[in-house]
Amino acid sequence: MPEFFTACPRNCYSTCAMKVTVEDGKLVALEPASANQATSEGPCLKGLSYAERAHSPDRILHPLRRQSDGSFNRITWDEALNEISHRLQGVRDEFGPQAVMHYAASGTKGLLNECSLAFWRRFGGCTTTYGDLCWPAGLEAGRLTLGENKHNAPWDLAKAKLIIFWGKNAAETNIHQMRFVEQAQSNGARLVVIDPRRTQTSERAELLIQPRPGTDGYLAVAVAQLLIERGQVDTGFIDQNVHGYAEFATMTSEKSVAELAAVCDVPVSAIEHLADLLGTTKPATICAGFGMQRYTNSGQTMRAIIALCAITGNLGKPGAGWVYANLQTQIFNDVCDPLCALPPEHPDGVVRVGVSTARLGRDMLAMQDPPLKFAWVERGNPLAQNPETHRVREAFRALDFRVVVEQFMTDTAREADIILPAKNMFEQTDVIGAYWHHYLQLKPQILQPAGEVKPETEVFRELADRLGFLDEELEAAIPESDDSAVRAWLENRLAPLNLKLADFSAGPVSAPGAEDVVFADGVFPTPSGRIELLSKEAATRWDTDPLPRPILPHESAADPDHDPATPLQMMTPNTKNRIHSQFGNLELIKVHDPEPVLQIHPDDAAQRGIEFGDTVRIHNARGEITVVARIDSGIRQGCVAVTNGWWGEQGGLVNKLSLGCETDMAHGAAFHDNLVEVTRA
Ligand SMILES: Nc1nc2c(c(=O)[nH]1)N[C@H]1C(S)=C(S)[C@@H](COP(=O)(O)OP(=O)(O)OC[C@H]3O[C@@H](n4cnc5c(=O)[nH]c(N)nc54)[C@H](O)[C@@H]3O)O[C@H]1N2
Ligand SMILES: Nc1nc2c(c(=O)[nH]1)N[C@H]1C(S)=C(S)[C@@H](COP(=O)(O)OP(=O)(O)OC[C@H]3O[C@@H](n4cnc5c(=O)[nH]c(N)nc54)[C@H](O)[C@@H]3O)O[C@H]1N2
Ligand SMILES: [Mo]
Repeated sequence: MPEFFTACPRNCYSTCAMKVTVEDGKLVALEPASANQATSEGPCLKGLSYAERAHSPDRILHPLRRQSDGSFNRITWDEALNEISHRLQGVRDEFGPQAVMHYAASGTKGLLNECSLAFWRRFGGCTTTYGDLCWPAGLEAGRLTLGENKHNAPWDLAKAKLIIFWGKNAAETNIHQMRFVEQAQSNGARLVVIDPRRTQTSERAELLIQPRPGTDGYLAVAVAQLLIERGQVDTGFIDQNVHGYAEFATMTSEKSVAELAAVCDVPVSAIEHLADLLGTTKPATICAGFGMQRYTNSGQTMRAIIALCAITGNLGKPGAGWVYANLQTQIFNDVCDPLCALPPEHPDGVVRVGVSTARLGRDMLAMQDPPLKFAWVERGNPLAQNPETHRVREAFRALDFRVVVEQFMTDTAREADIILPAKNMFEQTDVIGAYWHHYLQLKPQILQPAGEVKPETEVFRELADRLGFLDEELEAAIPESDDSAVRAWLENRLAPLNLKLADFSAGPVSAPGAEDVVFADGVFPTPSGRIELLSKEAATRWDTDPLPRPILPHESAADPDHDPATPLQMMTPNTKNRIHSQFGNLELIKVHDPEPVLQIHPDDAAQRGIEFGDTVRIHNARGEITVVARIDSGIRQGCVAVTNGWWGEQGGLVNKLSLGCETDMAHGAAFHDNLVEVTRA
C-alpha cells in the first residue's frame, strides 16, 4: 500500500510530521514520522481522526446555493461561478471593488494561501481585515522587547532547570512540548504553572499559581521587585544587554509586594516562592501561552513577563529563554508574488485594510465609501470564532451576497448564499512553516479531491477567466491544479531562498539560518540594539506606558466599578481534541467531547444553587448560551470557563458572550475581557 510523508497544516504549535497509508483512494493509517524531531511521537487524536475527516459523509463535496427558505440545493460549478462572477462584477461596477470583503483566517497553513490576494489585486482590489484573533499582542510585546520573535529549538527545553508555563496549557495545546518537559524533569528540572485553572499541564507541576485573570502583569512586577531587592538579578547581563533597567527597577517598587499581590490575588508567600525559584535556578525558560494575551492589557502584561527573563539573564543560553512564538520559518514574505507584494494602496488594486478582525461585525457594518456588499470567506469560521457573534451575524446578513469556501457546514457556511466545497490537506501539494519548531515541511497531494472539490487556486483561475483578467501575470501567480504545476509554482517560491522541493524528500527541512539557541550573539534588533524594558516605540505606536507598568483590563472582576450583574470572569481556552472550530463534528472526537461544559467553582455554583450536571445559562448584555455545568474546584473562584470552538448546533457558541474589542497592542482580540453571570436554566 502506498505510504507518504506529510505534515499537518492546522494552526497549532506542533505542525506534526506524519506517515500516512492510502488504500483504494482512501486514507487508512496515520503513523509517527520521526524525522521531525519536535513531533517524533506522532500525531494527536485530531491527527488520527484525519482518516475520518477526509472521508466524512458530512463533507461538502459540491457547490451549494441557498434557497429562499434557507435550505441549500446542489448546483453545478458553472452555475456557481457564473453567479459569483456576475455578482462580483455588479458590485464592482456599482460600488467599486472595495465593496467586496475578502475574509481569511487560520483554517490551514500553506504558501498557496497567498494566491487569493493575487486574484483580488487583479479584480481591482478589495477590503480585507487587519489584526489577528490569535497571538498579536504577545508577538508585539516580544518584538518591542527583544526585537524579534524567535526561541530556542523545542528540544532545548530539556536543558532547562526551571520551566514556567505562564498561561500556557501545553499538555493540551502543544502536547509534544511535554516530552521535553519530562526530559528536563527527569534531569531535576522544576516545573511551575501560572493559570487561573488547574490544567493537564499543572498536574505535572510542583507549584500552581492561580492569579485573577488579566492581572499577570502585577504578579510579574512583584516577582521582579523581589528579585531586584534580593540582588538576584544578573547585573553583568543587564549592563551589557538591557535598555531601561534603572527605570524598570524604580517602577517595580512603586507598589509594595502586598499591594501587587492583592490585585492579582495571589498569596505573598507564593510570589516569594516563585521569585526564589527564578532567582536561584538556572537556566530557566518561561513558556508563555497565547491564551493569556486575550485581554485589553495583555501586550503590557507580556512585556512585564519577558522582563523577568531579561533581568535574570535567561536569554541567549541553552535551556533558557522566552518561549512564545518561533517565527524562524516565516521567511517567505520577502519573496512573495509581485502582485501580492504591492503596497495596499497601490493603484493596481487598492486593498482597503479597513476592518479590525477583533471588531469584525462592528467594523463591517460601519464601512463607508464604499459600504460592504459582498463577502468572500475562506479558511475561517467567523460566525463561531470572532468576538461578538451576534454583530458578526448581523454584519453578514446586511450584505447583498456571501460566498463561503468550506469543507463542512459550519455556522459561517450556513450564512452563505453560495458555498464552494474546499479541498483538504491531502488534496493539494503545499509547503508549510511552523511557529514552535523551525522546520519547513512538504504536504504533498496524496488524494484526488473528493467529489467535485476544486482547490481555491482553481476556483480563482476560473473566476478570473470569467471576469476577463486571467492574463499571464495572474497565471504565474496562481498555479493550475495539476500537481506538476503546483510543484513548479512552489519551486519558484523556494528558489530565492536556495531551497528546492527535492530537499524535502528526506523529510522536514530546517529553515535557512534557523538557530537552536537564539540571541546567543547578543544581537537584539530593537531601536536601542538592546533588550528594551523601556520602549519608546510601545508608547508612540500603541499609546501605552513605555514601561510595562501594570494596569487592569477594561472588563475585569478586579475593577471595583465592574457591573455587579456580571461578576464572573469568563475564559474560553482551547482544548485537546479540537483546533478551534475544527474536528468537533467527527465521531472519533465526539466520543471524548460530546458537548460543551461550563467549568465553575463549587462556591460559585453553590451560591447559585447549581449542581453538577445542571443545565445553565451563561449570559451578559451581549448574549447567552446554554450548557451543562461541571463543578470543578480546579478553577479559581470567580472565574468560569467553556472551551471555544463549539458550533451553534452544539449549543456552545462562546463568542455570543465576548466583546468585540482589541488588545492594547497589535490589534489582537480581547476575548477574555468578558464578564458574565451564570443561572440555572
Ligand atoms: N472565545 C474565543 N474565541 C477564539 C479563541 C479563544 O481563545 N476564545 N481563539 C482564537 C484563536 S487563537 C484562533 S487562531 C481563532 C481560529 O479561528 P479560525 O481560523 O476561523 O478557525 P478554525 O476553526 O480553525 O478554522 C476555520 C475553518 O477553516 C476551514 N478550513 C480548513 N482547511 C481549509 C482549506 O484548506 N480551505 C478552506 N477554504 N477552508 C479550510 C475549516 O473547515 C474551518 O471551518 O479562533 C479564535 N477564537
Ligand atoms: N489541541 C489544541 N491545540 C492547539 C489549539 C487548539 O485549538 N487545540 N490552538 C492552537 C492555537 S491557534 C493557539 S492560539 C494555541 C493556544 O495555546 P494556549 O496558549 O496554551 O491556549 P489557551 O488554551 O488559549 O490558553 C492557555 C491557558 O491560559 C489560561 N489563561 C487564561 N487567562 C489567563 C490569565 O489571565 N492569566 C494566566 N496566567 N493564564 C490565563 C487558560 O486558563 C488556559 O489554560 O494553541 C494551539 N494549539
Ligand atoms: Mo490561535
